[in-house]
Amino acid sequence: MNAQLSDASTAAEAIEILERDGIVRIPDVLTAEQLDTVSNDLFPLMRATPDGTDEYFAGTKTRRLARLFKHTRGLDAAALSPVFQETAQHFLCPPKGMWYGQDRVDETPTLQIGATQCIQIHPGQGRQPLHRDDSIFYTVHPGKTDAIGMMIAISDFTEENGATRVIPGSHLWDDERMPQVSETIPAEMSAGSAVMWLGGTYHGGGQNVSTDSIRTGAILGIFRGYLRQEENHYLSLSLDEIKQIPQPIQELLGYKASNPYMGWVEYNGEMADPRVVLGDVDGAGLLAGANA
Ligand SMILES: O=C(O)CCC(=O)C(=O)O
Ligand SMILES: [Fe+2]
Repeated sequence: MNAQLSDASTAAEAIEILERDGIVRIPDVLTAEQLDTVSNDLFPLMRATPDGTDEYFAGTKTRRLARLFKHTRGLDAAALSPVFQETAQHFLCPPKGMWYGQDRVDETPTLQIGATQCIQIHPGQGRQPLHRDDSIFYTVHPGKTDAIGMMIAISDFTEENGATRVIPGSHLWDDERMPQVSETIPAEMSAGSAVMWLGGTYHGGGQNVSTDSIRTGAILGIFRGYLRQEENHYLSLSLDEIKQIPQPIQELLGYKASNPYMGWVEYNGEMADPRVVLGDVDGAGLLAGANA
């Protein structure tokens, strides 16, 4: 393990670093233009978002806004980027052999984005408890994780303004070892860059000890496609809203079945791919090719 963050720009590099450290930095995951789009779309909304009220975990000088793909198109390219997708594919979607009668089939699950949040840490916010994001799945450690997070800096992340604190190597710990703040390092990065961490890597929002620097990040959680989403996109985005979103993002938000047969909807007496509810595909027979 490394006491410093290591940088990667390709999935192959990111995978190697994540295996070792559980955390990797991706410089300039957004172009300057995409960063502008995200900033222009999200900052006005964040100004209108109230501080949280949860003293324990979510923070009281922290603002959180979800449903990010409803609010901006500036994150689409990062969500679909090879470094994010291929890395997630590697950790979350290993193929598994299954028998269907006498047929041995290798099935591969899909990926889904299960949580989106813009998190703004204001001066005076204390540090968040160190935690593992895959706790929501009761994941047992050490072992394979069920989730990867990508925190994209929308403002610069500095130690002073509450950059996420992480413990490199902690993805390899068991479930008994307690994380200590003294073991953390700040995930410092410039606006437009990101860090990805495995679901088992201990981290938490940092304390903002600055007087006037607001730390703004957008986090995308990517999960195995057959698990429940943390942010319930089926309820938080109306069908009209989801129809406004480009198809590859719709699929990532859960409008795609995961092989084999997970997440179907009934259509003319058949188990069909969930895209049929969006009305733009003929669902008949779609499920068999769900991951095509
Ligand atoms: O805001 C941050 O830096 C981290 C937030 C986080 O880890 C969470 O809310 O799960
Ligand atoms: Fe977290």
